[in-house]
Amino acid sequence: MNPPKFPISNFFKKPSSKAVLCLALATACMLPAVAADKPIVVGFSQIGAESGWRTANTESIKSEAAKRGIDLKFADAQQKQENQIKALRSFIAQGVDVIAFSPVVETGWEPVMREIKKAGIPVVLSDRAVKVSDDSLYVTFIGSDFVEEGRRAGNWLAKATDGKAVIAELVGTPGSAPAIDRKEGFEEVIKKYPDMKIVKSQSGDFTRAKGKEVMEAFLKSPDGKNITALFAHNDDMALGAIQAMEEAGIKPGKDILIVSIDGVRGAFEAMAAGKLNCTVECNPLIGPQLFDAVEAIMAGKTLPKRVQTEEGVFTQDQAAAELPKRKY
Ligand code: GYE
Repeated sequence: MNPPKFPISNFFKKPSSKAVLCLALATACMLPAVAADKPIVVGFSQIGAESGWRTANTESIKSEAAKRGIDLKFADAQQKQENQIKALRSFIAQGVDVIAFSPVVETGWEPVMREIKKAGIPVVLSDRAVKVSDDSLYVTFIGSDFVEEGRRAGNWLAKATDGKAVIAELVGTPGSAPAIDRKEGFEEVIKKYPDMKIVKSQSGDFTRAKGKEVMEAFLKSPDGKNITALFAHNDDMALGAIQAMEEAGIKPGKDILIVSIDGVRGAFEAMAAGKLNCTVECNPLIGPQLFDAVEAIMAGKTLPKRVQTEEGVFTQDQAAAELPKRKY
């Protein structure tokens, strides 16, 4: 703070009525200006760093907050709901202006969200949804349509295989919105094809290491040699599975067709190398939309309950041209 340029003490020595009026006016004018300059404080509870998607998502949120001069309190929960709940409670204690979080699983949030509501702090859900009985517990949910992504993966596979496939499925984190919804969308499509069957389905927790480990087990199982297609709920698990296939002497993308979701750079590289066949895009760059919502809330505006991100589907023939354009 700079020292005042005028001798303030003079006002107190001989307070003329003019001086008092001046001081009152100056104070009245200064107060709103000081309040408007105060940065918006946002508490964000991130799931972890399980995938390339998540890394890009975190980077988008941090860089956008910095760009807008938002004071971001960022907490990484290392994939644990209990850590997220702790972070949310600490945001209440700190009295942040807005709380945003990406819930690792769908259920179990109601008590802490009630505490947040009681503290009068608005909530924005980022990327993943929650299941709560009272939707006044959050202002808006910004994220993708995961059921549609599952349908897109199913439709691509049905077309590529002429409706005939023995499918292995690598599921995302159990109980998470993208795992539940992507499975639902995919199954909805393949149900229409009597010769498309899921013979193996297990969680790889959205990580490359787990994806590899589970694919190894799939290949060793009695159904292993019959598998003709893999549906992975994210690219990282598909990339892990590709490694497992190669180590087992199987040609990924040829002996076993692979479709996954996210559209991270590694997936485009694998497609360009002919090892992955299709990725359904899920956009992690939601920082700008997130902070648009935060600023709108602070300005007292009403927001839609659901804000959707836009995304496409990419195949091997597009990979080389698309690669240089990828931002994540
Ligand atoms: O697909 C996966 C990440 O919630 C959409 O989480 C996100 C998913 C994404 O770990 O890679």
